[in-house]
Amino acid sequence: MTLKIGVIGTGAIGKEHINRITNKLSGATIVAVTDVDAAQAQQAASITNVNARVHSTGQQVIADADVDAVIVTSWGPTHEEYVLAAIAAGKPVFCEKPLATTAEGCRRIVEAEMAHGKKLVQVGFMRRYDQGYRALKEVVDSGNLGAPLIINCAHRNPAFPFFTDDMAITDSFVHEIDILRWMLQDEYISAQVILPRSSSLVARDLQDPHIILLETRAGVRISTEVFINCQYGYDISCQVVNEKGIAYLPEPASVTTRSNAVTATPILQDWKLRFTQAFDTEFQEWISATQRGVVEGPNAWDGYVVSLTSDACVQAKHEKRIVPIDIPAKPAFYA
Ligand code: NAI
Ligand code: ISE
Repeated sequence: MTLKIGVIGTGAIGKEHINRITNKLSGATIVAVTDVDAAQAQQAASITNVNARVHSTGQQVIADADVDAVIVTSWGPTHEEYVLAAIAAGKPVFCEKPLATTAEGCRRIVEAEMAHGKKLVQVGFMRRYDQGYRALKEVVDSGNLGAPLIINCAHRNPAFPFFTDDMAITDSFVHEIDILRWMLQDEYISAQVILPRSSSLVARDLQDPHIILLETRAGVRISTEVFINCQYGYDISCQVVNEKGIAYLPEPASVTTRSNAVTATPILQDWKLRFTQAFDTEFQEWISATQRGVVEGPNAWDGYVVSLTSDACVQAKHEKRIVPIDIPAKPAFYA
């Protein structure tokens, strides 16, 4: 059975996902789209292979009887309303991060889904599908290097002119929050944010970079540099220090050249290229799981825990102190 999908929000990532589902993946077709910018929606409809219907609102996409499942790729503050509406309609929904812009909003989604009685929501934490992170997790899980003790990460974007101060945490660092608790199967207990000298190349009221420190229940210490305007490229790194050795996230494959007295290896410039394989696998697996009526990827509870943790990081930054994180017990519904 071909899964018929409606997409809400057809900007950068919405079009990326429409393109991959239409031209690369199997088992699904985009039958309806919407965007508050009608021109964006028309353009997105034209890249679907069935000339998808263009609706005026997200609510109409969800109510469309021909839509089996919904993808939400509109701006973050609109996600909660659409995810709640999809749950109310009993339709599976894939929501790009963030699930909601506040932990309370995520909690409302968790409660609505539990009241509905069946999991419907998946959140777009695509790093769990990246071959590199999966290989790194396998090494950590094998125990061959002993227990993990320290993790050092960097999350660098070349430039994001529209970023406001806390988006480094709420829009970017959320990926590390998710991937590291998934890799360690552990939860965070405290957050601290250290503000180094800020780059002179960003607006004067913007702090960039940040150093974010997390501590887990097992005592693992995590340090992440989040640098949104690093200028030189999109650069994601992760190094796990274990009792008997160090494991590194693999670098994306690229050709090194030696010419004109220079050795050069290109660096990718954005998330679309760095995580193409991860997004493709994420959606192929989501289509397959949705056809089987299950949610196997990051779920609403994961979205809620990430949001609680990111709220603690924002608080730690503004209050200049270590903030405890108290993650509630996971309901059996999400076990
Ligand atoms: P964008 O600004 O390019 O596109 C968002 C689109 O949503 C725009 O076309 C806008 O007109 C539309 N929109 C806004 N409010 C709407 C509403 N109420 N109903 C329908 N459409 C509406 O933004 P982008 O980069 O595509 O990001 C969208 C979401 O995807 C964000 O939540 C962002 O955090 C997430 N994202 C995730 C990435 C990842 O690595 N997983 C990468 C980039 C974005
Ligand atoms: C963007 O929204 C993403 O989700 C990317 O994966 C991340 O690297 C970037 O920093 C965010 O702004």
